Amino acid sequence: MLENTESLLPGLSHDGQSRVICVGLEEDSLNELDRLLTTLGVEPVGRILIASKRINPATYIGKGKIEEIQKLIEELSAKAVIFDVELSPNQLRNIEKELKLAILDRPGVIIEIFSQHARTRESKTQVALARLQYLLPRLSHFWTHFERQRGGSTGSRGMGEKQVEVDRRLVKNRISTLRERLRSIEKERNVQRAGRKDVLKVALVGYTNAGKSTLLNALTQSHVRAEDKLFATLDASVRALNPDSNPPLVAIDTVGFINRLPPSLVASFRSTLEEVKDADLLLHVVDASHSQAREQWEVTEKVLEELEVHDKPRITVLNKMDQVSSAGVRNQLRLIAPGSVAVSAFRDEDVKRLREVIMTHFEQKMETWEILVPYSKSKLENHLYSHGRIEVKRHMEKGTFYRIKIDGGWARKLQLEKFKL
Ligand SMILES: Nc1nc2c(ncn2[C@@H]2O[C@H](COP(=O)(O)OP(=O)(O)OP(=O)(O)O)[C@@H](O)[C@H]2O)c(=O)[nH]1
Ligand SMILES: [Mg+2]
Repeated sequence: MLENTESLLPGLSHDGQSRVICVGLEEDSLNELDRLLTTLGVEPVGRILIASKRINPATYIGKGKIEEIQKLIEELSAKAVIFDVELSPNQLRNIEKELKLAILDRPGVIIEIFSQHARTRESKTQVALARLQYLLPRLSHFWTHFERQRGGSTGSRGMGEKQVEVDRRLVKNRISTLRERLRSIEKERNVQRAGRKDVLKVALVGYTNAGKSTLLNALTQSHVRAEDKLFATLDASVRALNPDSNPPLVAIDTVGFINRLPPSLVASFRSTLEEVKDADLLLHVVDASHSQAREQWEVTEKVLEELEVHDKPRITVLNKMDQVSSAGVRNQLRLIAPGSVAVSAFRDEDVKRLREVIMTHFEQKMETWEILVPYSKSKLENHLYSHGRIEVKRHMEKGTFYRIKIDGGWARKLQLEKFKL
């Protein structure tokens, strides 16, 4: 029951043929909703704007708007109505009663996309959990949909209510099973992360579709899936950025952010986002060619703040500069984040320059130490080799003398001051 195969948009095919109408508060956000729906494979054919000050707690929209939507449904033969906001379980139910058509809200759409794009065991579990958490309070709304998809008759209303109770219990059990599974996956991930503690980590973060995966591929000559789709990446993939440097550098791709990301998704993806917390440097990738570049930058900065990583060293990368023609736009973008690096992931020389900026960042954090390591401390010597660049090494009577360039943070972790000459 309630497996991920059951669509939250019943009766709709995902082949771009199903026509839907969107209702929302702002044009820009509705444009983004259109892209989300296209990614999902349904076709937005009409939209209706509503004013935020007229929100009705029971049905979200007023009588007049309901009539307006009904007219548009008929005119465009739409199969569903999508709201560009988060609706309460009651609002969902009430609006559907009025419109007699499938209704979904923005968090529901995003959860559907995540369900379609999850590939690995971890992201599948994370999405399944987020989806059930979204469904639980809304079961009586979605129950009839699922019943229809299962091919059963909906029976009497009384039967339905009883069945919803049964489903609610099943959903709760499944949520706790998934939580447990996720905990054990998280443990595996922690072990993997611990194995990477001797490398420097650069995490690519940013709004969905900014070009994070494309940049990661270009920087590391690898092949992470990059697509002109929202939320193409759901898993954090790690690639060697410079295996020959000492210490080695790795780059980590992450799940994209979006305005009003459903809270259940953020909670479920906590372990993937831990990779961001663990990084030594964040590359905040912005799609500079997007008309909403500034807003997308702000949303990402806000999520970084919520993740409590906003004080980590960070380089803003203005990507897709090949699509930005006017000098005015370029300057304006630079104002958003001074010191940002403007690139196109498609231009080799830009990627090379970005790589140099990253290397210089770490280079500047390197300190030079002169130390004498007693012969009994061979373990420390191994660490020196794996973490630093040895410039001078000389055997002395009481130990080995090293002049070494090493990351400041590691110098402290390895307590080099104890061996200072
Ligand atoms: N013109 C242009 N397109 C780019 C550039 N970088 C990436 N793209 C395109 O932008 C789209 C999204 O790229 P991705 O790398 O998948 O974006 P992402 O940030 O990983 O997206 P999510 O994984 O969905 O969060 C793809 O169609 C890329 O080909 C660039 O520098 N210039
Ligand atoms: Mg990606």
